[in-house]
Amino acid sequence: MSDEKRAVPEDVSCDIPTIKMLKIAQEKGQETIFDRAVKMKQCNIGTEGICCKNCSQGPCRIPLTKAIKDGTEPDKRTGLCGATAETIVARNFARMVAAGCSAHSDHGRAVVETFRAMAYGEAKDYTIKDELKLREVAGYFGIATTVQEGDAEVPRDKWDIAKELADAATAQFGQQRGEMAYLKRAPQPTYDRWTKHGVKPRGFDREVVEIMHRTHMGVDQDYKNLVKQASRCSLANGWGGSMMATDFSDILFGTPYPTLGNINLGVLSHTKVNIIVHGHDPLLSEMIVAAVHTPDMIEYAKSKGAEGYVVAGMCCTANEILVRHGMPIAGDYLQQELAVITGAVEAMVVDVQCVMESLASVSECYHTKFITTMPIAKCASGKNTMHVEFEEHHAMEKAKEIVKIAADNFKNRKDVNIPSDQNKMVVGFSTEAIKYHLGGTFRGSFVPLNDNIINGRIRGVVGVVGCNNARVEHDTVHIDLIKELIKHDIVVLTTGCSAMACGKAGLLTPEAAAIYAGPGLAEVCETVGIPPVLHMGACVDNSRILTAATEVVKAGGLGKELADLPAAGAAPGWMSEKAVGIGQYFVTSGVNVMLGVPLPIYGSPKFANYLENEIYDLYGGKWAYEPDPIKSAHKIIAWIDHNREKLGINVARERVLMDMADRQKIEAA
Ligand code: MSK
Repeated sequence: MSDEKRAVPEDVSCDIPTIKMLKIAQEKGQETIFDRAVKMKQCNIGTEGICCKNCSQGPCRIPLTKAIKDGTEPDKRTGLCGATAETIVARNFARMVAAGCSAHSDHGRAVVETFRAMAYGEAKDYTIKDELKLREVAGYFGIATTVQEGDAEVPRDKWDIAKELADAATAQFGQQRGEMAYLKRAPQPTYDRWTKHGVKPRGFDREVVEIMHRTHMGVDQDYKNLVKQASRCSLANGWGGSMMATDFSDILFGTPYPTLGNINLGVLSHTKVNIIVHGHDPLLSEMIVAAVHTPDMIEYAKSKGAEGYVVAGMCCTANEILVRHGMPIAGDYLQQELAVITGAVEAMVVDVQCVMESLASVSECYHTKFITTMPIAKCASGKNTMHVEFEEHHAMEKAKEIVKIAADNFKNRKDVNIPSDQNKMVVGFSTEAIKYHLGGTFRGSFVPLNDNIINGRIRGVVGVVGCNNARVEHDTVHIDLIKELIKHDIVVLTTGCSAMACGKAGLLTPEAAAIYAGPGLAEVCETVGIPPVLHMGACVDNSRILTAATEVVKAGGLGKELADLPAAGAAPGWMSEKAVGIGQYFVTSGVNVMLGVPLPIYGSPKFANYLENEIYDLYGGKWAYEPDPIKSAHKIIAWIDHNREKLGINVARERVLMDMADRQKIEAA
């Protein structure tokens, strides 16, 4: 690497271990994504979404001129077939939604299929960990959870429920008619908007296929109609595939409740076998966590000269095992190469999504075994790359096979550089856990949260989610935005790599409230004993934000639909198509979404205006883009204040204990 083509570590991240490891990587001549982002510029046409490559007469590139942008010249740009700029951008946008939603919902399908195999006795290493959730979820599918025995109604056998539920859930993906079961979980007026605008999804697969059909050359030529299908597909994911991924993972592995965890590269050990589980799917990582605790595997590690194992997560597989078992997180998406460069990782075990192909070549420079495990996600090259196919029917056997490969590799470590830094955090705030924390075991409730929003101690709620992105400063965009929000008494819900940024910056501890939160939020956090930023799980768990928001509406006093809430979403460093799918289901559910990295839509001002303004009239939510995190925070605060004003709670009040009649008065106002 020549000097001018390297990233300057202090300029590309605010995270100390990342900076340290980048310097080590550069000293060793090891290139990372941070360096490649400096070397390789983005394509202007692509970032504006105005390249159509949906047929072989193109790609048709239609640059946006200043005159068109200013409106001093009419926009007559077209591709060879006559497709307008807005059609081209809309097709590209819809395809991003389809791809992103497919990733999350196919993950959901894998979890449901394993649940089904478990229910029918074919996957004996799994069981029902949360029976309460099983019964709750069965209710959403209209499945009986009690049976009549004589005069008494008694609980139905859990395995009978599981079998019926497994079949019903599996059918959701390929359902051709009707509507998906979970849509009814939304507040009635939100559901009514979906009915009115014809966006209730039938089945997940059908909505994706329809996007691919409509965006084929010469089909849908109406950008609003294309967005309509993107909205429908996004709901099939947010209120379908993703929500099922979350629910069925909870049933299989337990619903998260607050637990302590550690984060950053410093969690790797000098004396133990380090296994990193990376990706998104919890099915194998759960088994690896179980496997390293078995006596035979512990003995095996000792026989190889190690003191035991560290199973550390990366990306959202990390969040899955963190929120349920308190297993440590080695790092986020942008830190995956750096983990290998520590020289301390015996096995980088990957499942699906957010796995950089460069791991194969980086692993070659160290002793790390880069192990792919899923039939849909293999890696073609790399002398340290191997494939151990995961099978849910033999899950523990496969997990132990991988653990042994890692232990055998312990002796091959050479130059080890583990930065000592790590942070403590409190994680695992599922919707159920928040309810419990606010109301107690027997009277779990969101009412105390609503009361504090109404009396102004808490100004609003913002979900800050999504990836890290090598084109913006690592972690900084998340941290600056979130600190500004909590300083203004806004409680933040977080998932994915954004949650990891918060953990590394010390925002996920109850003590953070006294340091960073405004006085109202700090008081609430201190009273309830929660951090000002609540870690809700992996990126697929953004569905938990939907269910939490629905609980807030149900608790009363803050309007009748999701669009009424003083709430918003933000993804300051998004990079994955999944984030576009998530954003679109937030918008279609009535939540404004702020991005810190632009959507590829600005090559068509007409289309951008549709997503940033006009769509609001349909669903009560819209997209926005602001790269400066502080300005972004204040735009979000303005949205929140606007909704507070509409609710008649814009003036901070002294705390009044409200009963249902009081709340109804506010709703009627
Ligand atoms: S891992 S999708 S970089 S959040 Fe879920 Fe992080 Fe984004 Fe991957």
